[in-house]
Amino acid sequence: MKRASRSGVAAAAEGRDSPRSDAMVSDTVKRPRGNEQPSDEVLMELAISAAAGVRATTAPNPWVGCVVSKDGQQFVGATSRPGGPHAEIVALGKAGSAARGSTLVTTLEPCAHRGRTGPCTDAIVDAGVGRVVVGIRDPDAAVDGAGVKALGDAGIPVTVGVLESRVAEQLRAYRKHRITGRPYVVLKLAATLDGRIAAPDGSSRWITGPAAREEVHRLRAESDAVLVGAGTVARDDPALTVRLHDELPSGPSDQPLRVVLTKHLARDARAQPAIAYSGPLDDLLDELGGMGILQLLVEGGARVAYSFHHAGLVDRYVIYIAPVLLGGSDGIPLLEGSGAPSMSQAWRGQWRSVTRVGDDLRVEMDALGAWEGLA
Ligand code: AOF
Ligand code: ZN
Repeated sequence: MKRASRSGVAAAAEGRDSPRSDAMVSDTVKRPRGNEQPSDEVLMELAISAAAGVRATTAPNPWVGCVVSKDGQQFVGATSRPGGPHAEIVALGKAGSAARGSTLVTTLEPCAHRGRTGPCTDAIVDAGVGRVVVGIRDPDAAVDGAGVKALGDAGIPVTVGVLESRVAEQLRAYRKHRITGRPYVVLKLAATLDGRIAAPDGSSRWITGPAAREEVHRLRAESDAVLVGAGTVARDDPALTVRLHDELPSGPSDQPLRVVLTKHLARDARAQPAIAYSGPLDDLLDELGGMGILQLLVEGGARVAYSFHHAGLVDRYVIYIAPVLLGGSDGIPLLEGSGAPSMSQAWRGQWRSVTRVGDDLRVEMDALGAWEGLA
């Protein structure tokens, strides 16, 4: 299967971070014929898969994957938890002396600065790497081309932009944060096919099935903060924690920060400990960004969703649709409040994906953020 040659958007939309696509990619790469050097694209696929595996554990740092390739052997690394070694250092460590004369493929431009860890560019030069392949430039002001320049100055040839749109999609939350200082905002709602998130009496459990609910925990796990309105707390009293059966999370520090839009949050609310916030949403995003929150998941309800949507603050809409009809006009709509008075004033987004999840559908739509063009 020629995965590397497929369009970035289609591939990312179809197999986004799913274990199945990871397995397929590794299959392709782990059986090299003789000492044949896989293409840059195939190696970048492997690096993207490695990065997907650490998606939920690196913030406020980016989730990066790196492959050191030499003589038909691949050494794969991914970003450690904050303060730990970067992807390049992990891969170089595995490669050992095989790094000399190798091709190093990394999803994000290697850093050239000293943060909590030393510059990756120094380690790459010291290891004697022969060539470097980069997915995208690091928009972080501390890097922003400096990594590519440092490698070039050391005489190492660098290719930038391999599977660029795939990598840009995978790192979109990180990119938005570094470009705008604000978190990437995902609005997630579960609705009936007739677009209602609750019945007229307010009941909403359970519109979607277990597979969709499990996915929501994964979405929470990769988000650094989760937000709901006061109404949702009063009605559903959600814990807003990540509860997954498999690898994540490993400890309380992996739980997202919880934010409730209210002046006062009851001390015994299950969402506690949480930040109770009642000011302007713009200011909230600035504050969360300043705290290193890269992705904010807005989970409702309909009035909160309306506020974020109408302020133009949502980057991605993730709507789960159940094969259910409430069958009238009196249920609670996805966005509650007055909308566009005429079709000519309707808001338009761009489809990202439509995926069947158990008995439900997951529909993803993107807003075309101005920041996308600013990288
Ligand atoms: C890389 N590879 O795997 C990651 C990078 O505090 P530090 O030392 O961990 O540095 C964090 C910054 O390093 C982060 O803001 C970003 O620019 C870069 N992250 N760079 O070459 C990696 N995670
Ligand atoms: Zn680094």
